[in-house]
This record gives sequence, structure tokens and C-alpha cells, in this order.
Amino acid sequence: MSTLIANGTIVTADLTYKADVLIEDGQIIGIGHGLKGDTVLDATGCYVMPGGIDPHTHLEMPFMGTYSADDFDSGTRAALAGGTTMVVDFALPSPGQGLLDALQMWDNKSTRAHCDYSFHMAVTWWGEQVFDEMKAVTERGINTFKHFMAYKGALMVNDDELFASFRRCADLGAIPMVHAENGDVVAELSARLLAEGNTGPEAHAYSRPPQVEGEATNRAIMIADMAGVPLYVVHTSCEDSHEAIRRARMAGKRVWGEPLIQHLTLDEGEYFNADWDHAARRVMSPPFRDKRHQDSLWAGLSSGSLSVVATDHCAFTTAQKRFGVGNFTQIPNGTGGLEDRLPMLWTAGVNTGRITMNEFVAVTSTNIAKILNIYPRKGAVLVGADADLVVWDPAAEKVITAASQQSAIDYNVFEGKTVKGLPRFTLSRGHVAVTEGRMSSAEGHGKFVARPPKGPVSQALSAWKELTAPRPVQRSGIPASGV
Ligand code: DUC
Ligand code: ZN
Ligand code: ZN
Ligand code: ZN
Repeated sequence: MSTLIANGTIVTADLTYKADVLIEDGQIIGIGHGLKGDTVLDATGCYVMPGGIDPHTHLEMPFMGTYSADDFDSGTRAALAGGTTMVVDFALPSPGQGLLDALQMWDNKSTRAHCDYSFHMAVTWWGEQVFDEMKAVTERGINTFKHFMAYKGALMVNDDELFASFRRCADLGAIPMVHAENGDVVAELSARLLAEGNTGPEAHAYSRPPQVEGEATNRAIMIADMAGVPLYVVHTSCEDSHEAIRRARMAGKRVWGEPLIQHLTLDEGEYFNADWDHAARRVMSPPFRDKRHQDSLWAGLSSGSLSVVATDHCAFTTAQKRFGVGNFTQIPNGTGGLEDRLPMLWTAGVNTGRITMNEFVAVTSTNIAKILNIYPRKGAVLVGADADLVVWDPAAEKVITAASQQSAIDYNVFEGKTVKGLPRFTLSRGHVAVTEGRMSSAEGHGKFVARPPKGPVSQALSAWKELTAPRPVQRSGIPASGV
């Protein structure tokens, strides 16, 4: 049984042209004119684009005394409803837990996925077991390792551990990722704020100023440089962090930055002059910033210094957020966004002229497919690629509401916003999963996508070569005794 997407305009990261797309057995088998299919999907007036890839989700993750509320069922339904056809979730060992043990937990949860998925592995502690298991993890098709520089006393790793793990990544041809915030400073500021009686959700933002992120991003970049390895910085939210990434890239380093759709479109005003629930529902790390930082992120997308737009989808219900009444440090950190990433970015980016359609495809799909080493199977409209596609109707509009979303939580941080530009159809490996908002996705249809290591990248521009070069040793002049 073949499917033809007819009368649409194909938009990829570098081309825009009119052609039909023929699909069979989950793959694109033809692109052109005069093709025939058993089923025809009408794409008149629409753009046919690679489905979105969200490289940053936390589904059913044990975190801050609870579990994030969207699992691989509701989370991947939300993804497909919004035109995203693949998610990459973080397998998160609790400190002391083996990586393979954590991976087994994620394997079990992900059997419910409606769209294809992959994992990053988090390194939340350091030891011989972690060192050894990192190799086995790459052999399972996971080529990215995430490190938390914040969440002191829980997930945070120190600089010696970062350096050791980055070195291991270099040996394995894997890419380290960082949540870049200075966890020591956050802990200090949080304690001080609480002692002064600042217990509400707005204090969460005070405890994590942009400098905390800028410092950690700079530090991670330098450590990666000394380890001779590329670096992926998750949820880049501010100019301080973006500036470090820009500088590294201009110096020839492979460093990628990932702003979130939330930071691009929502600002710190959400925490102030708002009731407790409204503010707490938007507590995430890093927090929302002011307009100057938002402008910096948009400039990064159009200039290419920032590479990927993600969500960090980590949704908690209002009841879960209320664990932090009286103490903002107990509010589970995280917001949703999986269903809204593409429509919000199209509305705030393409419709305003801040980014082009081709840049939209690059930052929502193609760039990350290349970074994660799954291009052109994913992130492309090419013969032989998986038919993970979105047929995008630029004229379709809706108002975002929690009442109509796939996510399991009871609110939406974009509630009331009008978006223009929505999927007419979303296809997961050729299977029509969404038609104008009506779901026909299938639980368990999603398959794990293995991502082979990239192999060691050239270290010509890193400090590692110099640091490990033979050094002259002083052979004389050792004092006989004393001084
Ligand atoms: N930030 C969040 O807001 N939630 C999950 C983890 C993180 O780093
Ligand atoms: Zn993070
Ligand atoms: Zn995250
Ligand atoms: Zn199917």
C-alpha cells in the first residue's frame, strides 16, 4: 500500500520546490510529478517538511520527589499533534545507579511511544562502572552524554567528573551535553532568598540569574576544549550563554546551542504580578528571561550561532507544582511544549520574518539530525529517508488551550495564544498519525532509533593536543636539600 502526498510544496533546510512525495513501507520512494499512490493526501496550499525532531524531553522521569506527568504515550501523542515525529529523551540514572540499568527502565517505558524516539544518557555520578558502561551505551546506539552542572546534592557533577567524562566521550566518538548553570551559586542564592523570606515562585528566577548560566557555559566550553571534544549546550536561555557559544564557534570549536521555544516566546513577566499557580507552572531551569535575552536568542537562530529549537518538555500538574508552596526550591522544575513547539515557532518566527521557512526546518529537524548522526534517515525529504513528514498548512489557525491538548497536565504555558500554521497531516514512518488535529496514531508504533557514534572528530583546534604533547623537563638545578 503506497501513499502519495500530492500538490504540496516541499520545504527542506535548503530548498523550496513543488513536487509530490510517494511513500511505501514507511519510507519515501519517490519525489516528483506524475507519481501514483494507493492513497492520496491532498497537500494543496501546504508545505511538506521533515517532521520535527525534539532532542530534549523528559517523559515519566523521576525528578524532585515525583515523576514528570507526560509519559511515552501522552508525550509522543503531543509531539505528533504538533508535527514532531521524533523525540530524544534523557535516560537518567539516579546517582549510584548503573547506566545500563537506567537504560533498561527507559526501554520499558518507551514501548508505548507513538512516534520514533531515541535516548541521551545522563552521567549523574562518576566511577569505574560509569566509565565502563559508557562504551556499552554507545554500542546500544546512544552517542550523547548529558551532564548537570546544577542540582547540587542530586544530579550535579563537579569539574573533575566533567573532565573525565568528556575525555571518555572523546575516546568513544560521542558528544557530551551540558545543563549549564553554576550549581554552587544557585544553592547559595536559594538559601539566602529563603532566609530572607522570599519563598514564592518568583524567587526561583532570582536564584538563577543569567550570569549563573553564562559562567557555567564558559566553563563547560573550556573543559570540552581541554578534553578535545565537541559540546552541545542544552536550553541556552540568555545572551551570557549565547555569547560564550558564539565566541567558541568563531574560534573554530564545534559547540552547539539549543534555545527552547518557551524562552523564545515567554518572558520573566510570567513570574511577577501573577498568582502563585501561574508563576509556579512556569518554574523551570533556566527560568524565563527578559526581552534583551529573547532578542539575543532570535538573533542566534537567524545568524546560525544557535542551532536547534527544543522544548525540554518536562510537564508537571498544578498539584505537583504545589509541593513547593512555602518553599520555591521544592517546586518541580519543568514546563511542557511538545505539542506547541512548531506552531509557536512558525507563528513567532516565520510569520514575523524573523526566520525563513528553510531556517525553520533546519532548527526544528535537520540540524539536530546531523548533530545526532541520524541524517538523512531523519530530518530530510529524500528518497530512502523515513517518511516522518508534516504537511503544514500555513493558513490554519487555532487558540492554544489545555482543554484541547494531548499532554496529561491541567494547564498550558501558552494558554490563549493564537497560532497560525498547523499540521494538516503528520506522518510517522508513513503512518498517518494526525489529520487536522484528529489523532489516528498508534501506541507502540514508535521504534528506537540507534545513533552510531560519530567517531573521534579532528582535535586540531582543541587544546587537548597541546596539553598532551611531550614537554621539556628540567633536568638540572634540583636543590640538594632544603631551600
Ligand atoms: N530543567 C527543568 O526545568 N526541568 C527538567 C530538568 C531541567 O534541567
Ligand atoms: Zn536541564
Ligand atoms: Zn532537560
Ligand atoms: Zn503504523
